[in-house]
Amino acid sequence: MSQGGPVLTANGSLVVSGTGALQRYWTPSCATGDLNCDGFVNGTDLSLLLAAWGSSGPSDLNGDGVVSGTDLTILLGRWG
Ligand SMILES: [Ca+2]
Ligand SMILES: [Ca+2]
Repeated sequence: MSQGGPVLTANGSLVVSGTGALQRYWTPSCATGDLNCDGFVNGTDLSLLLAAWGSSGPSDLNGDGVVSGTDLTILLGRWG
């Protein structure tokens, strides 16, 4: 464990060690449409979006409170 400054770990979390306290911060580095944060917008993300169809949550890409065709359009526009 290093002392002092924050450390970005391999799994993408930022570890900040202080005086006996250890805090972890998730970095919101996932691209729009990359629902599972693997660096690609592909069928896996499409499956996640379809599974959440009609509900809210991270698959609600435009933030209108429901996963719908608008979000599907956004995802497909980021495909690849
Ligand atoms: Ca993905
Ligand atoms: Ca939406």
